[in-house]
Amino acid sequence: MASSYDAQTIRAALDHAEIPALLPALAYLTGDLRLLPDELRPDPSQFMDPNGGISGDKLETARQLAFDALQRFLASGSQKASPPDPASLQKMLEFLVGGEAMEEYLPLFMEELAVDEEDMRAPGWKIEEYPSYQNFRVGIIGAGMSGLAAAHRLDQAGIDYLIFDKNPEVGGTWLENAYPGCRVDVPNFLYSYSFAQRDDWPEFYSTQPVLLEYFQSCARALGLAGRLRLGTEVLSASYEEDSARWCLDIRSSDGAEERIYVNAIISAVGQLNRPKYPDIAGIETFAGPSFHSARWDKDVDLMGKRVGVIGTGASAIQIVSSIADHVGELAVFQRTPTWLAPTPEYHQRVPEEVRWLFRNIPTYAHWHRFWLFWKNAEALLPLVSVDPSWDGKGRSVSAMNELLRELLEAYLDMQFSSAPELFSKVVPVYPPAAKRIVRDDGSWAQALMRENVTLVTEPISEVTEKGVRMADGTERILDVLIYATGFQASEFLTPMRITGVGGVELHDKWGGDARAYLGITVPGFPNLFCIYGPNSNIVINGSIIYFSECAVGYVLGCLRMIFERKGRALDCKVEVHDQYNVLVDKANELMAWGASSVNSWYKNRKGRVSQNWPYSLLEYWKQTKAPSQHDYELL
Ligand code: N01
Repeated sequence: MASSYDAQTIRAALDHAEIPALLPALAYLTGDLRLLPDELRPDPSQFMDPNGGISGDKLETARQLAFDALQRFLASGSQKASPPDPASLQKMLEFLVGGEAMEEYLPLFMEELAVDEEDMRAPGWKIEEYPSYQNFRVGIIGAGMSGLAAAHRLDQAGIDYLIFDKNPEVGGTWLENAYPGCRVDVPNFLYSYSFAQRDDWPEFYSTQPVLLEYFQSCARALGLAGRLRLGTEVLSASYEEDSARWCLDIRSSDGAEERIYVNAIISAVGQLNRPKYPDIAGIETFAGPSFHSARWDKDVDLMGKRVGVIGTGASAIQIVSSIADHVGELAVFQRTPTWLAPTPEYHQRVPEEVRWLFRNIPTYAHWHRFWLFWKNAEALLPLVSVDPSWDGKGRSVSAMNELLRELLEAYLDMQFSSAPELFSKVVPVYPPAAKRIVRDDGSWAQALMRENVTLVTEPISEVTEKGVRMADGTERILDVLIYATGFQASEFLTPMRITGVGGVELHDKWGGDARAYLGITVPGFPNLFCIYGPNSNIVINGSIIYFSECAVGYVLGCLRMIFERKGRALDCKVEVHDQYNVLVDKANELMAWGASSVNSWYKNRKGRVSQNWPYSLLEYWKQTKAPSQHDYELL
């Protein structure tokens, strides 16, 4: 029987390897920088190609180089060379993503790579070092992705905390969104904590049950006994100036109310957790079952039914692709079409050959993660940045954005080549990335082209008892109506009442226009820290877990600053907050989502982009690396 190291197995696995990640991984393991010749450098602009533009003879050369190195490595009993010095590591990174500005990225990459499982984002200090703060307690609101990341870091620093969640289980968005077809649209090797990486994801883009299990297993590893209050809603939080503490009024699922005091709050409630039902007349009159995508009713059997789905965003596209083959008739109500990102592997399992690479080439998974980080993040920003001199007539924001538009339009053209009447309906007029681009492997076109599916673009005038009436007076009769109409994303921290210094309520202060410094702190609300707060959503550039981890690190830094400086709380300075927001607003205007007038959940009711981060990931990393004492009043 062939050993797992025979030449055939290795060659088959290498055919599935991504060369830009493979060669640095082997150089890292063997200490041999000759594995990174200039002529085999990937082209970072070729981010749609898994091999970064390396093809033909060069690809063969790269594979042979890797084959020889790998054989030697395996024959040595997989003996790793000692970790490279920073200069060598920089060479490896430069090979992967090009030379410019790599020095700046190096510390970020070291953290993000977590090579050899080293957790470089751990706080590195303990509350025991500050004896008078032993009773300092943090209240985390939300036990989803961000709340668990916060709990993990507080745990490492030995800080006492309680974690509240209105739901009966941990998991946040991955618990609430359990609709058919739900899966992540960021590759999982990237969409995962730096401190809890896995190299055994079953699919490149995991399904909701797999992700829910991932977050729940992270919660189990934390051992939250005694800290976790599930089925418990935080109704209000008020800052008590005398004691510099927050008073939380909470209600458990049995209706019992309780008051709890904490020294700091970490709000980890997410941006996409309050369903938005459409403002359409008559929705209360519909006689059949109706529900929001994030409140999926598993008891409703859709088999053979006449089903309507309102919306064509990320949720709707997954739902429609998943249910089209077993419902009787499906009416998809589209107000604005969606750009699709071609992603052939979207529903694919990770092949055995790739698993072999992860198992047998230590650190390949990390380099692969970093290659994803680069090509799914920083490399994409130029494509969606505004060129003020470009006249794209509302269809594109720069020459590069126009090029992207042409590529995406060609993809739609190919997908709908046999249905020209559908093609004209599904091509957006707005620039790519003005709204969320949705991943697709052909499933959307396949679903829409089915005989039992109709894409309805006539505006809806009302929901009736029997279905939906269109503006032209026709009525579509439905058994079940599904609202895939998104979330109240700009209504941050609702419906909680949060009262800060001087009795000011946070939402009164915001007036529908939420702002925070770095998405984290708000003047007049000392020791209230938001994770995934205002202007910290990313549109195309990366995984939101990265942002949450950066913000959590910053919060730990703030807490340490309080302890070091023997204070009780930090209050963000008004001028720091205001200047920061002016810059963020200007930068957002220069991105596709800020420049375009198309409606999107990125903007609040005042039309301001209150959700999105307009800069690079490096910039968020730098700005959140450590709090500056000049930005805060110490109370
Ligand atoms: O919500 P959406 P979503 N009449 O707001 C339509 C993340 N996510 O739940 O575009 C008719 O994007 C609305 O039309 P329009 C991801 O970040 C990720 O789909 O406003 N239609 C739109 O088509 C995503 O961006 C994943 O004109 C109405 C749809 O409803 C975010 O969540 C999966 C209407 C709402 O789209 C939100 O996505 C799912 C009305 N009155 C979600 N009101 C993955 O990881 C609204 N619409 C894959």
